[in-house]
Amino acid sequence: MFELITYLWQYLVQSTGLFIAYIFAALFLYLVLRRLHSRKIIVALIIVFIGVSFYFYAPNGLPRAFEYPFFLKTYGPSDGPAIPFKNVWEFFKNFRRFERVADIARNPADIPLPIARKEPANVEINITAKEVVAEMAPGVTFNYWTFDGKVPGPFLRVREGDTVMLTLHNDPTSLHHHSIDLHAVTGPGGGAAATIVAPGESKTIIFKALNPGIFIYHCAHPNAANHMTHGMYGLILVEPKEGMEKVDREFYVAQGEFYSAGAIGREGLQLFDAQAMLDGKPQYIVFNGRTGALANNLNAKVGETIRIYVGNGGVNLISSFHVIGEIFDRVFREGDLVSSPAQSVQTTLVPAGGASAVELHLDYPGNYILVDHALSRLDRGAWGTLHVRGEEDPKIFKGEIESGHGH
Ligand SMILES: [Cu+2]
Repeated sequence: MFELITYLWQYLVQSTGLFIAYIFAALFLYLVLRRLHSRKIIVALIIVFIGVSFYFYAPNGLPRAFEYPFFLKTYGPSDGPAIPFKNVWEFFKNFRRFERVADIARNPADIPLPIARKEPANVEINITAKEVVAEMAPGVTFNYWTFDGKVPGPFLRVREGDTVMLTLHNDPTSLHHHSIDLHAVTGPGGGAAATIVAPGESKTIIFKALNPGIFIYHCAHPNAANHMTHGMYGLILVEPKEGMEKVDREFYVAQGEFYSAGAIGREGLQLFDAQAMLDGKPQYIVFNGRTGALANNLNAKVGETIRIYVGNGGVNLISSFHVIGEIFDRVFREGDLVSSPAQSVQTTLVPAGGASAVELHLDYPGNYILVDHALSRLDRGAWGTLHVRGEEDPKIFKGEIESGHGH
């Protein structure tokens, strides 16, 4: 409720100037028309006045939200973003149960343990699509659409050859239908065509994990880009039959873009800006759902080898993933776990709808910043900090480290 009031307040401030101008223009027109005696001219002037008012009101007074502008023709296989009016009644009936989540960010250490099995198995996975309200930054609130109430969705971990029974449930408080397309699935829509769930509904698919790799999964309900950019993406790791090499720590990072009608930093509830998504101009670009999500929870020690699984939910940008002050000893490019990994890499590309895993042996203590090295994106939130503790080795690095540079 508080979020709605903050939004209405912004809207009032935005439209008040326009409203005052409108009143005075109407008054002026009235004074002019009173002196006229031709009915035809009076009607023509009133029509022109209404037309001009609408011309200014549509782009300036109306919130730029939810749908593409009037008269914009697009060429996708389905419609652009839209409010599902047939779900609105049920949505408002459940509105009191609609949840405000204290922290939308998934903890990067929230990863299932490596698979110890040497044989394929039947694996059961349950996921709930849930729409919530949460903070993108202090005081800046977004309506997120999620898998299991966090961004990114849960890290799924299976083994090559496993048979997976996946049930997607759509929480009754949702406004929209949802579905799930897992890039690890061989089959129509990657599962999306068989998991379209209305609010309150559940559907199950069974698939065989044929290919090892690190794969994105995401909601693919039309407009798919719209659902993804609200937070509906995550990673599924299909471990190769031989398993993966042991590392000391694993982390889960997913980049995503968010398109708000309000400028970056504007407080209160931010509505979705469909035109900005179409144009690929996000206000926020973040790791794990919000600004600052990875500021304090990536911790490791000198001497350890860590592996970071990096996904990119997109929906428009490619991530140039880099860790400042480190070199990736091994990179599983594009999530490829079959080929030999690349070695000694500075920056690796993570495409929209793609993933990667990077491994780092940690040799020296300090703070190492994770970035999308398209560095202006730092100001939109695309960074995190890896804190490495341990003994300094002057043979590797020597210097006076100054604080205040994020290092
Ligand atoms: Cu969805």
